Amino acid sequence: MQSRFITFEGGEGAGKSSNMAFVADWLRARGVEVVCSREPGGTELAEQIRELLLAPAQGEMSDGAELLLIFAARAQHLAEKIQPALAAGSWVLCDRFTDATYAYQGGGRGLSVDKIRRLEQLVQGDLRPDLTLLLDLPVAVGMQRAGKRGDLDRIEQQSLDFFERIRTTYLQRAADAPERIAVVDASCELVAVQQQLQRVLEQRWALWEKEK
Ligand code: Z5A
Repeated sequence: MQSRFITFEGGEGAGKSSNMAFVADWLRARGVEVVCSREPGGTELAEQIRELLLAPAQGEMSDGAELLLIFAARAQHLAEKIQPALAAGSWVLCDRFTDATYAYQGGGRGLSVDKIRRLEQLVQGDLRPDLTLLLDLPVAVGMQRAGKRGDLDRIEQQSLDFFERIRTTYLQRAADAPERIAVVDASCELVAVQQQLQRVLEQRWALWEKEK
């Protein structure tokens, strides 16, 4: 089957990392070669940019600088890891991608959608995820889960309102692109989240098999 690019999105503590491992196992059990990655990050240079973006000491970073650093990291990630993996026939699973930019820098910071769209086109060309799994849960529940990890990074230190806008933006994007973005209720127990993911994967797998 043709290689596919699957992304995981959601607010803080939504369970993206936990569930990406589940999806990777599901695909590997079907004989798929899987490469897992994350954004910002995924390569040495992009991980260094991630450090710059998330260090609490960088409190004075402008919204424009934040946006450009995210796309700089993405450009490197695409060139060095995502595109070569897809070209080699692997499937790529990525913990966050450009929907996060629309949600955090667009919805959260208030940067214009048009500016983000132009950078998306510049950096990605026509490359878009084949499937995005949006793990949705109330902000307070996600915060509680993420808070258990300890110190908050620079972005996690934002207000509750910031995270509500992010959730609203994600859900709006899913409503606008239901053929790509599948919304999963991530507020329930992990096993129930994974049952939902499995249903989505089974449906997509059947569709992709027909396209072979
Ligand atoms: N960012 C951005 O602003 N713009 C962009 O374009 C991109 C990113 C790409 C880093 O992302 C930051 O970068 C992020 C957005 C910004 N903002 N912040 N802060 P990240 O994905 O690395 O960081 P994160 O959102 O903080 O991830 P996370 O909190 O680690 O969430 P997660 O991966 O979705 O969750 P998890 O690690 O799998 O689970 C969190 C905890 O909850 C853990 O203890 C689990 O055991 C537990 N958990 C998970 N699922 C469940 C269920 N179902 N029930 C109970 N407990 C659960």
